Amino acid sequence: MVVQVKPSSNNSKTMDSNQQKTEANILLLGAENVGKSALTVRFLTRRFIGEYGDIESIYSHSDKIDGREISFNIWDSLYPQDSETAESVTEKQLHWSDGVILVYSICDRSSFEVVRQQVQLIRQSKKGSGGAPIIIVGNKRDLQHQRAVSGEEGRLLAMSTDCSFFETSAAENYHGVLLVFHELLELIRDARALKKGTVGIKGIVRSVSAVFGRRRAE
Ligand SMILES: Nc1nc2c(ncn2[C@@H]2O[C@H](COP(=O)(O)OP(=O)(O)OP(=O)(O)O)[C@@H](O)[C@H]2O)c(=O)[nH]1
Ligand SMILES: [Mg+2]
Repeated sequence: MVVQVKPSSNNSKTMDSNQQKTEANILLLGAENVGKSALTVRFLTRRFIGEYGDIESIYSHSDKIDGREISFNIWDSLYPQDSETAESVTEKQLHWSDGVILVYSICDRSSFEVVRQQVQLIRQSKKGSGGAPIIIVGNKRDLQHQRAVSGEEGRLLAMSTDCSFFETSAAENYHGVLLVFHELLELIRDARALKKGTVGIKGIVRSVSAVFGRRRAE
């Protein structure tokens, strides 16, 4: 794992259906303290280390999935303090990203409201990735006794904004976190294939499931 802060351009988004390397820029957004860093670190290292500090980083990570080389660039963002939600998603971030993970905590209703506003901001954006694949993630699923947002509410928001939806626990479940990143990668691939007019039946089925938000990380 290499920590880097490199601006990425859309030109580097090379990938296709052959054995070439796929590059995917993934942006994590959401209110503070919801587990953006915990999800990122879980995915990159399989570990949950408890405290992450308030550091904003772009991580690069290479992996082989189904025999294909994948290069993930993951932007673990910070929710800006003392500012309006409208300023919490920047044009630079949208221009950079191929797909977005919007994180809230199931124990924190205000963080769900932040996601509601951020997803609207992204969808309304004319520039960058307004139509990009988005996965809404309700994190801290292990804290059921403190739940303040039902799974149904999360799924409804995702359905109404053309996003996928998962509930996860970065603290307790590596597999669920892995599913989220892999699902987003698939959606990014489908979106690119759709642009090129080469989307297959699997991609169409996946898009339909995404709209109905049927998949959930246990
Ligand atoms: N119980 C539980 N705690 C979690 C989970 N994910 C993260 N946490 C805890 O929640 C706190 C915040 O996690 P972070 O990953 O730092 O959250 P963040 O969204 O990156 O926060 P900022 O970077 O400050 O915006 C930490 O104390 C984590 O240990 C989870 O799934 N379950
Ligand atoms: Mg963080």
